[in-house]
Amino acid sequence: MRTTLLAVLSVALVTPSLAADVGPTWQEDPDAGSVPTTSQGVRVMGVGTVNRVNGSTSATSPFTEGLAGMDPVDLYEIDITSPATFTVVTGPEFDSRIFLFRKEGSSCSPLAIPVAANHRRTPGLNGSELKAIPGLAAGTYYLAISGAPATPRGWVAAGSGGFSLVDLFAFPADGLGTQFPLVAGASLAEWTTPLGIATGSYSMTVNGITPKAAAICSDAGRVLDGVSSFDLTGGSTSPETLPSGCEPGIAGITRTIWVRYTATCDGQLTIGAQPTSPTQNPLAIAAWLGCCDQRIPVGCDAAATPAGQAMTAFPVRAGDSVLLAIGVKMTSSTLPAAVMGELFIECSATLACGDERAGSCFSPHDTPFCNAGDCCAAVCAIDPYCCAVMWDNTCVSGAMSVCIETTPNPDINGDGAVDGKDLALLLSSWGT
Ligand SMILES: [Ca+2]
Ligand SMILES: [Ca+2]
Repeated sequence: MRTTLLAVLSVALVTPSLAADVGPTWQEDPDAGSVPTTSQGVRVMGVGTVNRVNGSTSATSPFTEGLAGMDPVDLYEIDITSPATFTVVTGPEFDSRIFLFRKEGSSCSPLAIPVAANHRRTPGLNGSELKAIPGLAAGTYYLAISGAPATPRGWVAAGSGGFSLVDLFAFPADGLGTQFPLVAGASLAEWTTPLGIATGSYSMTVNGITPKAAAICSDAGRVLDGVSSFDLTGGSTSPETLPSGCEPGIAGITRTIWVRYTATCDGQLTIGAQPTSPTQNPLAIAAWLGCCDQRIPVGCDAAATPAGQAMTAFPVRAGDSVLLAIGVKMTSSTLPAAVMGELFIECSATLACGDERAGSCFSPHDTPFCNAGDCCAAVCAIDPYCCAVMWDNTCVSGAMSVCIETTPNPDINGDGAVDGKDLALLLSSWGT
């Protein structure tokens, strides 16, 4: 009788290799999308500055079909804190165009309202610049970079209740000068990115931008697989209500910061948080799928002790958007001190029959499944343990008997049936 083994988490918080999230250089990772819902939030998990945004655009699709893999535009969500000194300058790498949009709408339906754009800062040379924009106010904006002749388009009301899609900006032939929106009341819907669009690596120098510590859900910053440092000093000091079933303490959690993670695997997502500074109160984490106004709780945990680790794990599909709140458990009505710590995220792909990583069907391993799809399915049809728990010696024996074709063919007379006639033929030829 085989006993079910509990999965052992491979999460280790001892040897961090920190993700380079906190500036002054922001590195695009993964690709920044082209519309608000797929934009990349330039936000930090605590403190930090950004004076440069590096990334790349591309006109070639990594996929053989469709446009899904094309990357002609990168859109970033930024916090302009000093409108008077706000500037963005791109290098000469390619014939870029840059665009600024104001963020409006709700957290689940964000809108990008066009503000200004520039193609060239110097006659005849590559390089774009945004500066001295009249009436610019501090707030949250979207910054887009693309290449000539990319143009953003948006819907405008076209009388009698209809809408039409129009260009949001136009550029003079020499590309010089700050351009302002062609129409009022439109918001970014899509980009015209024709064949031959300029693309390449870029390094944008930015001024007047100070990334927020993401203290509210709609300002959630980016977090990647691996270990990232956080500092709850800039977090929200209002108590955060967590999903029912999650019991962080007397008044929920506080000092909360928010991050967004895009799942990189089909499988199990494990999230852990551990303090790196002394604290009187345990850390707590909570995770949801979806956007801030429409989210589904999927996991939460509070550390058992102030020095302990809060950890939660739940299934995800690649591309799932996971919202994560990290905070300090309130154990009285007194506001606890802020904590610094490390966040660990690991996405472990679930194996399946035929998966190359699943191991040979003819050697035992401590994970389920094996790498030959038909053989694996045939064995598991007889012995489900082999696909539920682990591929042990019994499964190997099963594979030996189920998956290896008998040679020579026992259907000696070739009539399609293995029966007494074949046995008679075998015996009659015995010893000859
Ligand atoms: Ca990109
Ligand atoms: Ca992109």
